[in-house]
Amino acid sequence: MRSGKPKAVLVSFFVGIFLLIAIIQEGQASLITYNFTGNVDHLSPLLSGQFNTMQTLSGSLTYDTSVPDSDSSSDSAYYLNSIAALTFTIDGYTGVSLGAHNHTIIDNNSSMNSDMIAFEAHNISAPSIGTLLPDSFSLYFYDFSQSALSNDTFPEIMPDLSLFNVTQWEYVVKDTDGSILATIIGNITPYTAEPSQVPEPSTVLLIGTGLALVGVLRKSFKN
Ligand SMILES: [Ca+2]
Ligand SMILES: [Ca+2]
Repeated sequence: MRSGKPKAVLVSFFVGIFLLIAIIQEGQASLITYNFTGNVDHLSPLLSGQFNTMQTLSGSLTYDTSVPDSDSSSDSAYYLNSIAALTFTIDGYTGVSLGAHNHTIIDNNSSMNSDMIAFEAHNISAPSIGTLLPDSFSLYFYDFSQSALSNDTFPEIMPDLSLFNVTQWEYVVKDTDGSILATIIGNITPYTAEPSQVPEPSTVLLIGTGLALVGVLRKSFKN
């Protein structure tokens, strides 16, 4: 019993370190998913054959708050490729982000006299509309009272939509050489789901392994 005690302390120490690493990993990788709905406010005449203002939008956005801010200003942030997943459907027409070529911009008390969050995805897979191909899908949030945000950090939970004066989505399509652009713009109505933090599989594995280790050690100390 006496000889087992220092060993138990040592093993507990390592298990503690192991779990600490797992917890730190959890803090570094936060994927946050929002489901949203919206309406169609206006659209380019080029798109009126397929879309109209009676239609609705639904979609899902997942962003990764572990992406570093590459804008050195403390009041503005640029998070490159921070959109981990994005899908949107406008009345049966569905687009999906293929990853990369996307960013999130966050401005606190900007020169435009607003707090702003902008998600912009430029690598979209969606059906062509006539000769027009998908260019980008974006979500914009502006608060002209500048109270929605107090810094440029990636929100772990998106601020309440009611804090923003503008909550807009925009889908842009273009022809192959980019000389013709057409847009569909609408309002985002309140989110339909609460944000959910999804730990990365590696984190789940680490914590799981750590807990399993604790179980095995407890059993061996009993014997
Ligand atoms: Ca910054
Ligand atoms: Ca502010």
